[in-house]
Amino acid sequence: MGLTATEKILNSHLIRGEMVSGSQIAIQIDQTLTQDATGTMACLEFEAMGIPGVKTELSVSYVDHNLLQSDFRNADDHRFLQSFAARHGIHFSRPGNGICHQVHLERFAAPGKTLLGSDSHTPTAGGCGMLAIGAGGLDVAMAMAGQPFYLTVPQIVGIHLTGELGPWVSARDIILEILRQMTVKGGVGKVIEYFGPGVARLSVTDRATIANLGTELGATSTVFPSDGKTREFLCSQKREGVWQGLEADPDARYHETIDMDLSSLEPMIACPSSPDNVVPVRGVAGRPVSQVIIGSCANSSYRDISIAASALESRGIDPSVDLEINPGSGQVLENADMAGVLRKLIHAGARIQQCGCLGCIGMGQAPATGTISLRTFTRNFPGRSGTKDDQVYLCSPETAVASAIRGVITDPRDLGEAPEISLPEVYLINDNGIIPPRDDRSDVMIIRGPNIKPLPEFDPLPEDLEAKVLLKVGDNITTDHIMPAGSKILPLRSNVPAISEYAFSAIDPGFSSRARETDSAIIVGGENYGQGSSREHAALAPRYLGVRAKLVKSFARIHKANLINFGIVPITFIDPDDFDRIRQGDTVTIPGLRAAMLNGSETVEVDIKGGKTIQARMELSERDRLILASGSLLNWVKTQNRKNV
Ligand code: MIC
Ligand code: SF4
Repeated sequence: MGLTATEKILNSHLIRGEMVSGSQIAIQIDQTLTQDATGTMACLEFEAMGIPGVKTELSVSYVDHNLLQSDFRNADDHRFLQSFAARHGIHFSRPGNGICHQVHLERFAAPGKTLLGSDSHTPTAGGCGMLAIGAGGLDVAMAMAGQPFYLTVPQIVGIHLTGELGPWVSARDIILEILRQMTVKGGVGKVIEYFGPGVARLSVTDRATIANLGTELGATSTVFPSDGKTREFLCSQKREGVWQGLEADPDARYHETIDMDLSSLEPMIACPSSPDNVVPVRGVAGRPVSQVIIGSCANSSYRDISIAASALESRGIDPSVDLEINPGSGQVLENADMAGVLRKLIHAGARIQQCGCLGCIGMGQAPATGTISLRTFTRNFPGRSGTKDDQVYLCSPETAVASAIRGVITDPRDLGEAPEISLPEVYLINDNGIIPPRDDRSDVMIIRGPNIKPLPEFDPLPEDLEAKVLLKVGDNITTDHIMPAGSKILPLRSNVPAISEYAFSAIDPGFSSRARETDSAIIVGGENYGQGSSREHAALAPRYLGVRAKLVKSFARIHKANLINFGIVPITFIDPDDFDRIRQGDTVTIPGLRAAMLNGSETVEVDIKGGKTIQARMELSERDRLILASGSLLNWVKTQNRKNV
């Protein structure tokens, strides 16, 4: 039987396990990326393994999230990351050089290779024919140490593209339509692979936008074939040497296939406050807009800002709108400057920001009270923008700029003829923003600021668990609910005791103080618990506060892996109606949890004090069970190392 492109990459990187859907395999990781907000912790974790240098083909440390320096903390972290990179053989992308995914696509992505990144949008590089996966910092630190990455063999969904996009309709609208159909949990346990004649009409930049937002489906990754368009892109980056072809065999079998005729698509928009709350732009047109931002790892390429510049050229920005441009990388900015794109934007009155994540993670750019903000970003989870009760809509650069011109949400087709833009055949390449590691690194000193605190130690799983239900939440709880980001909390990422104070603060400000009064806690949740980011702090902080298990209807992939890595037992309801039988404040006991963990039992009994006993499921591999019994992945690695001495 023929293979899909994803299976080809998985097979060529398989180290352990069998390619049977649903079972656990280990794959070799060729490249890693970390970003500053997750990277300080990943560095501390790598350090705890005592390995002198990274063992991957390439590892890059980016500084793109924590760019605002309102005190010493972010600046200290930047210096720590730079010195750590120099010491351990890691490339360092300077603050301001751009968003990790955009820069990685431009300078390092390579077809047929694997990439593991401590950021959920790592699949962006799937636009270049890579298998790129987002993971928690500890999993990435393990990969940097040369260890394989463990994952469940995904189901492969084939999206068959035919036809051609109409004027003013772009890649963003394709993935918005897919989000509308599949929802934020439709991709869990799956890799989305694109094929068919429509693919050849999409540039690598378009494909990267689509692969990037596959993350919002909950997918493990998104993979595009590597073809002539991929070669063209790599030539434009003067990296044609890394090109190799990759495509699904004609008789490849997908678990499920979705047909999409590109010519039938229209401009789409995700309404507040979920990336899958998608409707045609026409359905919400006319609503007044106060802020429009073009940026983020989804839509901040040279193409995206050129479209905006050309549309603005003879039209200008409506006086009621603040239009901001966050270029994705130094390369985008420099080329836009050289081609006169920047001048058009400045002339129209747009605010040109530095290259980075910025408002996408609440590092500035918060919208005004009670107003609509239109963004080309990835996520519009409630309050993520930094403004309470925000109304953030997500759309294409075309819809964004049309709305900035008119002052109300506008279908870009209403502007008339679409501008023609041309992309450089070869970009102006300048790697001054990337510092490669030196050969001799023995004299490099790591610079550690006072905000960088050691990793907490965690105790092993007890024989029986008695715990209080400290919090009960509903469906689609995001990691932004569990461990919010934003300019106030992000600088605490390298300080677990300090950041733990903010766990669940967005939905339950009393959580951390209640946790401090409780020995052992459990959290109860609904479907798709922990969707969104890869931040392991959403597991680390609750664990630090005494959370030992989470009992939910279903988990998002990365969060479940992070829970295991930090010794929080992920348990699911067998009968979803049992969710209603358990209340916040109840005390529960799971007798013999440790024994059940170690003897491979798939079910446990949860006794609710004064109530029922319910049956629950533990879907865990043997390795997961050993990690959980040890109390954390690092504890387990240490016992393994001791055994090997
Ligand atoms: C995000 O978009 O939510 C982030 C910030 O990039 C996160 C990583 C983080 O929390 O540091 C992600 O997507 O993984
Ligand atoms: Fe940065 Fe936003 Fe992309 Fe996350 S989603 S990496 S915050 S630009």
